[in-house]
Amino acid sequence: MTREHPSVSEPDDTDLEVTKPKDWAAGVPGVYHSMKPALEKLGVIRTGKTMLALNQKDGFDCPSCAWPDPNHRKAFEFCENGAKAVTWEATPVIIESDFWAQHSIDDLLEKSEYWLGMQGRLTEPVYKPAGENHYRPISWADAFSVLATKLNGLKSPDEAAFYTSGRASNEAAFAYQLFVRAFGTNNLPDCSNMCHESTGWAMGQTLGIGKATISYDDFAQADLIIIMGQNPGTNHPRMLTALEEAKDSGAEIVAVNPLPEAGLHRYKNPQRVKGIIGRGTPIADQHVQIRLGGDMALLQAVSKKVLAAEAQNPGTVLDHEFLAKYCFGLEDLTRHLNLLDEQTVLEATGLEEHEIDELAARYLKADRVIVTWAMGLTQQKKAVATIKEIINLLLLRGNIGKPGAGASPIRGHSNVQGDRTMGIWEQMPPAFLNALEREFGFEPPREHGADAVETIRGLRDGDIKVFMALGGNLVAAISDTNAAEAAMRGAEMTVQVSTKLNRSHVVTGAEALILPTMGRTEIDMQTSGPQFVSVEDTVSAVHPSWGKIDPVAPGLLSEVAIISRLARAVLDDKVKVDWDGFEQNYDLIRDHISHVVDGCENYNQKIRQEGGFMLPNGPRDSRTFPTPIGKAILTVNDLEPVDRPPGTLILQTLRSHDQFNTTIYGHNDRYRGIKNGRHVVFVNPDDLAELGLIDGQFVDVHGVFSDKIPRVLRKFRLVSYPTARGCAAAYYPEANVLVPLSHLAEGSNTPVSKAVIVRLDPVEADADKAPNAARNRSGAALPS
Ligand SMILES: Nc1nc2c(c(=O)[nH]1)N[C@H]1C(S)=C(S)[C@@H](COP(=O)(O)OP(=O)(O)OC[C@H]3O[C@@H](n4cnc5c(=O)[nH]c(N)nc54)[C@H](O)[C@@H]3O)O[C@H]1N2
Ligand SMILES: Nc1nc2c(c(=O)[nH]1)N[C@H]1C(S)=C(S)[C@@H](COP(=O)(O)OP(=O)(O)OC[C@H]3O[C@@H](n4cnc5c(=O)[nH]c(N)nc54)[C@H](O)[C@@H]3O)O[C@H]1N2
Ligand SMILES: [Mo]
Repeated sequence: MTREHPSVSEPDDTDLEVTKPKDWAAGVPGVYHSMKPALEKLGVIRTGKTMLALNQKDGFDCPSCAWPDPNHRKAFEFCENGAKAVTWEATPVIIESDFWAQHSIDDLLEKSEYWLGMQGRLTEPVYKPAGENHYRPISWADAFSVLATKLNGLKSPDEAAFYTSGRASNEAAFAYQLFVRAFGTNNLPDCSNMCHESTGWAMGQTLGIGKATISYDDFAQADLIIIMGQNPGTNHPRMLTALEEAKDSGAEIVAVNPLPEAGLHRYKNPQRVKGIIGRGTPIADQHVQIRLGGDMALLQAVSKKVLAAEAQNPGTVLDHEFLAKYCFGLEDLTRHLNLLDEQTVLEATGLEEHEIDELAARYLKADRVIVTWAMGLTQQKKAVATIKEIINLLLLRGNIGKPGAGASPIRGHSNVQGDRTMGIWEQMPPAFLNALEREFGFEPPREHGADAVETIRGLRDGDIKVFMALGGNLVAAISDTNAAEAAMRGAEMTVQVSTKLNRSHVVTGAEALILPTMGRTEIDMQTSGPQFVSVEDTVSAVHPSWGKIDPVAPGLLSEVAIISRLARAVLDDKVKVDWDGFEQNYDLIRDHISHVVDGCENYNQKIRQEGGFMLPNGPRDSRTFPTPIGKAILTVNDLEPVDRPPGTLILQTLRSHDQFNTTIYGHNDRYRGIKNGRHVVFVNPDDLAELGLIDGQFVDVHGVFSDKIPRVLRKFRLVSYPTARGCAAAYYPEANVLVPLSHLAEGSNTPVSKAVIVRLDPVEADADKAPNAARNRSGAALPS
């Protein structure tokens, strides 16, 4: 096993190459690319073991996305990006003790996210005392005691916030929320606040449950699959196999996206002969190239056409039986959509009438329709309303609760859905809190806590003094980077439980702790034997995950162990919880989950069944809608198109093919034709011409907002790209500097990362040959 440190060389934008985007995804190069980094950095044996166990029934759950596992798994049930995620975690490279003396915090602040991640795994707790510029190793016992003293010295438990990123297992999440509520606060922000929160609200209010109403097998039974605001080729690559199977059984697929994303066009399945030597399977039958933020108008227009078809041929178009028995609100919806102005729709969507007609015709022709969506819809100002319009459209023709049909939000982090089920939410409903109270005999706090944005505001305003994170990288993931970093620096103490170093470890409060933890790939040995954990995927299937390789270093603690020891140190015997027992045997945690979490009765038994179990889902299983009126609700939502002043563009922030959220694996975005760099902004060629700009030119990208605070990305290269007119795109997290903290989705408080009004100002090309070499890690210069 090599323990050599990789030399980290980073492109400085002078090597940036731009070639034609690809119109197909995956295939042989996919597998080749997926194995190459692993072989280079892991060594063959560790790699083979991890790859073979990935997503297998007795293996571990892939830590990349939340895509479900099919019942018949292939020998290699993973994708290129899953392989990157595993490689990145399972690397034998570690941060040695002397690293902390060698690198001051100021030094680390100059490093990029890529460099920080490449330093290897964190293996010992470290502490930064107030007033010092270095972390230094500390014992576990001292680390817990420092943190317990701090927490117990606060005036109120609400002066602390406890963040969770969606990789935490169900067992860790349950123990964490229990500790936090026993400590006395509901300040449980999570990555979901920035992700599918809008979905949770829209579906909760209309169907009574915030989760997908389909199971994996429904894809193969659908007549039509509409994929909105999602890039599966990069972010959920195994979904392409499900789409290919659906096509084989005759489904039509429509992609609604401002970009012609590679995986939506053509898929070369590496497990099939035609995927290796042929041109692969064409995926989308129709690409609806929508303007950013235009989906709500599109959905309303399609629903209006459905209602018009019904008016022409009464009794033949709508699912009257379903609507009468299970739904409420048809009349109001009909009245409201009658008023929809067609010109407004065309402007908001940037589409032509015939494109909307074509989509409506496909919808009317299909008996079984699935709509999937991800961040293109959830990170919009009108996100909640837009997703409610998806539900409207589906309900009109009974496309909920029958085979091959349903609403299918595609979740991001591999266990973000499970964490929510386990109680990670700043506003868990009374029924859950009551169950917690019954089970553990303490009174949980009832007042809602702070979400992710409110946590940053709380830190900024001095209301929150201690910030702890179970995974993730909040300062990099949240909007308004400069404001967020300033807020985090105001904390009295920041604490990160992590596998690897990132920006959130170096933007610290006065005191700071890093508590290293084991990853999902690693064998979790406790006194009662090796432990497994459990996770829930995007279609509510819950299954076990067993680590397969030795922990990267001795002395690493699991997340459950860290939480249990911390809880003991902080709470002493104030609440009656057997924290020692939790750490020794996770069955004990699962017994409590059985008693507290709906649908998890007999959890220990059910999780041990072959393939795990499905959580109950009223709308999917029995057309039962747990809304206050017991019916599915058709809703009336007021359209508010994105306003784009002359001379500006609407910019979305998105993921490249070489990253997992804030983790940067490399500097290429293969399918979009970008090599050796990330400081680019994609613009339609006609918009470039209209703005008097040319491909290859460098620009400053200015956020245009009423608060007039300068928010700017310096010297980004323009890339002429076939995005929708009036739109632009740049990579997350670099572009987060442009999004004001107050730019939020109505009703869900999710940062509006997919519709930021920007102005592009040309800068001299040769003023500085390597424009980004010296700037700070985010590529973002401070406001000037
Ligand atoms: N490899 C890899 N896998 C991942 C992740 C990763 O970073 N890397 N992240 C994980 C996480 S946490 C998540 S949430 C998911 C994210 O998965 P995605 O949502 O696919 O991620 P994004 O890159 O944000 O892509 C947004 C897509 O929506 C489109 N879009 C943007 N705005 C609009 C709009 O207004 N309307 C429409 N119709 N489309 C729009 C964009 O063009 C783009 O194709 O992926 C998960 N899986
Ligand atoms: N502008 C813009 N901003 C966005 C988005 C966007 O599309 N545009 N997307 C949003 C979305 S969808 C999301 S989900 C958030 C993501 O926000 P986060 O979830 O906070 O960010 P990640 O980058 O996924 O977190 C990565 C870090 O998690 C730690 N980690 C990895 N594995 C483990 C583990 O097993 N245990 C522990 N304890 N730690 C681990 C590592 O230290 C790693 O550096 O970002 C959001 N921010
Ligand atoms: Mo996400």
